[in-house]
Amino acid sequence: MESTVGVTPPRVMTIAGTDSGGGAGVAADLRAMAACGVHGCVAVTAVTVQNSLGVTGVHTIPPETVAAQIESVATDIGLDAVKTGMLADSAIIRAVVAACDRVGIGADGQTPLVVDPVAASMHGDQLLADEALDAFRSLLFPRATLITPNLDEVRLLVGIDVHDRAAQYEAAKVLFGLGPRNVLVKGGHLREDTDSCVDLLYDGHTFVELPGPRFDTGDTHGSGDNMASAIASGLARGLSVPEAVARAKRYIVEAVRNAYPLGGGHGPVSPLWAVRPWWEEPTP
Ligand code: PXL
Repeated sequence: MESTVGVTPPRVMTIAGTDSGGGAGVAADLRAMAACGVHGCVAVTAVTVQNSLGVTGVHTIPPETVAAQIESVATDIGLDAVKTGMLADSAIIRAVVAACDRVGIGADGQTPLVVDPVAASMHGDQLLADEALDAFRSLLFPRATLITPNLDEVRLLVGIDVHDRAAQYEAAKVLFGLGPRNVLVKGGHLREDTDSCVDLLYDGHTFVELPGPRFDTGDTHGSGDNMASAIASGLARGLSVPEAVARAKRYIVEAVRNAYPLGGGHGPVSPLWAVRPWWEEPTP
């Protein structure tokens, strides 16, 4: 194997909230990035108080501090891809957009931008203010290389209730009309598919269905965060959007297969399923 000593890995930033339970948000993103072999950087947008049962508190970071984190890293360390997660409110979205514009992050800049439009936790706890939906649609989506909504987010963003594959296709088209270069409508919540989970990628011309197995588990906390982070990591490595999404799908299937129970509620998926357990090896 070739030595990687001193070789700088691709650099990826997550702009997202923290989860004190360690399953979602920044904690998930950084582990996914580590598993995907990139250097993860962070702009924290909000601190959430939560465990496996739900979110009991949210403390947002001042918008100018969110913007400063992005600019500080982009102008020194440099970034090969960026993903957004929980953005909390429209003031933070506006600050993120302005900072991204200043340093060339976004579909029209140098650095690809994956937007995971996080709106609520899997318990239904709100992670995005109602007033922020407009800012998401009109400011962030037109700058996105890819958006990755689940079906709950599709309903909130464009009012389409996706109950079958035809509606999933329709939602992808409507979301594409809001300006992102690519749309991934994730099918995890589509109950029509009883033993598969089909994500749908659309670039304005071509639809690609990405089927995967469906696992009978409630331990899927953080799955969307891990997926978007794996996609951003692939883009940072120079993969095309379809290649990065296909690789990330493979990654997330294994992360869900290896999900584990934690606390009395929903456990997390396992972002580090691919990491070699060196600590179990004999000490030399
Ligand atoms: O999985 C979406 C998500 C993103 N970011 C934070 C979260 C959650 C879900 O709970 O808490 C901080």
